[in-house]
Amino acid sequence: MQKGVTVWFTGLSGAGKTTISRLVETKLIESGIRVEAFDGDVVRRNLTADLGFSKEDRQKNIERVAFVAKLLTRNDVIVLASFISPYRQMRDYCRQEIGSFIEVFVKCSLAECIRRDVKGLYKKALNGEIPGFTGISDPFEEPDNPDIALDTEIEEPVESAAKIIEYLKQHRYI
Ligand code: GGZ
Repeated sequence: MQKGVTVWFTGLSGAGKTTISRLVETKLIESGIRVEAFDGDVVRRNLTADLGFSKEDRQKNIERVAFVAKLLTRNDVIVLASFISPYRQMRDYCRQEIGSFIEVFVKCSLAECIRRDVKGLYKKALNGEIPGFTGISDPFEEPDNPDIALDTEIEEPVESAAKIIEYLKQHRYI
C-alpha cells in the first residue's frame, strides 16, 4: 500500500530539484509505486504557458500546480513537484491546500548555481537579458523549517534521492 503525499522540491534554478526528483521517480516506479513528477520547465510549457515570472504570475503558477497535486495526492499518488516557489507564503499555501505535504529544500549557493549554469540562464540574467531572474534580480526566501534539506554542493544526487526514499518509508507513505 502507498499513501498519497506531495514531495515539494524548492530551490534556485540549477540547484538540482529536477535531477533528484527524476532519481526518486525511477526508484519508486521500480518498486511498483504510482508516482507523478512535474517541474516548472514542463508545466510552464503546458498548464501555465500564459504566465510569466512576476510575483503574481508565480503565485498563479503555484496555485494551479497545487490544485493538480492535491487531486493526485488524495488519490494516493506520490507527487514529486519541482518548482522554484521562491516565496514562503506560496509554499505555506501549498501545505495548507494539499495537506499531505513534504517540503524539501534543495540547497545550493547562488555562486555554485552560476558556476553550473547548465542552461546558460544565469549568464543571460547577469547580462540583464532576463529581468526578474530568481537569485539575481528577484528574491528567493529560504525555507525556515523544511521537512528535508538537501545540500547539493556536498552530496551526490543519488544520496539526496536515497534520503527522500528513506523519509517516505519512515513516515509510512510507501
Ligand atoms: C526564474 C526562470 C525565469 C525567471 C525562466 N526566474 O531551471 P529552469 O529555468 O529550467 O527552470 C526555471 C523555470 C522556473 O519555473 P518555476 O515554475 O519553477 O518558477 S516559480 O516557482 O517561481 O513559478 C528556469 C526558468 O523557468 N526561468 N525565467 N525569471 N526562473
